[in-house]
Amino acid sequence: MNLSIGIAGMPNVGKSTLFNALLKKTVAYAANYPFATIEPNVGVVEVPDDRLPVLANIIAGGDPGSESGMTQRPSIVPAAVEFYDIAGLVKGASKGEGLGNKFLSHIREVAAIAHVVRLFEDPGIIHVSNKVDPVSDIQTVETELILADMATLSKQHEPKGKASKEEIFLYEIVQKMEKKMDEGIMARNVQLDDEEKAAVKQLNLLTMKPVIYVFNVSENQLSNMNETKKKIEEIFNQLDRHPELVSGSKRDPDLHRDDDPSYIYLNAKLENDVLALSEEDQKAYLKEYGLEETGLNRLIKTAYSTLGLISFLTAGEKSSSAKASERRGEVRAWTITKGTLAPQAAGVIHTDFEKHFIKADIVPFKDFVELDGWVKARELGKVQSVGKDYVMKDDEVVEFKVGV
Ligand SMILES: Nc1nc2c(ncn2[C@@H]2O[C@H](COP(=O)(O)OP(=O)(O)OP(=O)(O)O)[C@@H](O)[C@H]2O)c(=O)[nH]1
Ligand SMILES: [Mg+2]
Repeated sequence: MNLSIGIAGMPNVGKSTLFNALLKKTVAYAANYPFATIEPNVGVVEVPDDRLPVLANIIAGGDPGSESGMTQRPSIVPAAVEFYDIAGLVKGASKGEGLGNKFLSHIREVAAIAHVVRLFEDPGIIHVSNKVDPVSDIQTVETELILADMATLSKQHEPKGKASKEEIFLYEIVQKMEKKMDEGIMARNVQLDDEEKAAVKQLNLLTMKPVIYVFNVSENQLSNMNETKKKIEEIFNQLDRHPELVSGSKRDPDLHRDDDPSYIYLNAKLENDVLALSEEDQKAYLKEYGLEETGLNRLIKTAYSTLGLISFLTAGEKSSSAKASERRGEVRAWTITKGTLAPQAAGVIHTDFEKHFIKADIVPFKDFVELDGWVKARELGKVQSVGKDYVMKDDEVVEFKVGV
């Protein structure tokens, strides 16, 4: 599963500038990923992951447990995120204004929306409504999304004659959603129980998608972090919605990694400059602004926490390298949703793995590193063999046993 994020927002707010920055980080082995070379508006970016080189070192060290006798350094395959550069949205997009339909169909495909909001003042850059007004911009975009959803809902007709229980249930929810959206409430902010949520899912409503607000700020605003944060708080206040409520549910403290999972701020232009630098220079450059990481990395991490995603790691021999002389290890990160069971996690690697799942050997990453690989970890009883009901946790090194 690749995480997909659509970069959406008003025209001329810096979406493509941000997208072009992230293209600089496009994975070198893009051929592995669909779209990367076909669609010009899709970029595949690595999920930053410090664990992978550590893991690669252990595997290359000839962990005897892997019985590899590897001659080459293991390859590193991070998890990936697909970014979609979506055309600017104007009033009336839901009725096909501007690039309306194209905009909406692109946004339908993504798992989450990065809603870029212009905060930077620059008289040289035209704003479509002639003034920088983030509250009104957010409202415009969200109103169009709501209108598009209402159009989707209105296509659902009352079941007639011999309707199934499911059809009747779905229609009840459709009516409930219509009422809420009439009041300007987005689908993700409507209280739904699990059953209702499952039913709504098939409608693929745009306002059901989690949103990360990406405030595009000036360099000045970037330096004045406190002031900028206050400004953003004020925007949320005016929208009558606290960041905590924006994603529709309470934040999960376990997943909390960033300042705030619902929004980040960055300077899209600066992101371009930064990503052209070497990793070391990047750090120094960011430090001048009191930042630890690029906006892009913060965006990816925020997306992970907002979407409730975690990752597990595999470290072993690449199954495709048959000849002993060409044997090469591979360490790789895989994305799963929190709560995924072991067989489904195996299925992320290969659908057959899920079908023929027998068990999984699991060791916390920390133990794996401390004990320098599988062998010692097994000796000291840190490797757990788990079955079909095991709920995967974050930060585990996994070896699946599958039958044929
Ligand atoms: N001063 C300043 N200008 C920016 C920044 N980000 C983008 N711009 C400029 O704003 C203009 C529009 O940027 P784009 O990235 O093309 O905007 P967009 O959101 O993709 O626009 P559409 O695709 O038309 O919806 C360009 O001239 C950028 O150079 C920024 O952080 N600061
Ligand atoms: Mg653009």
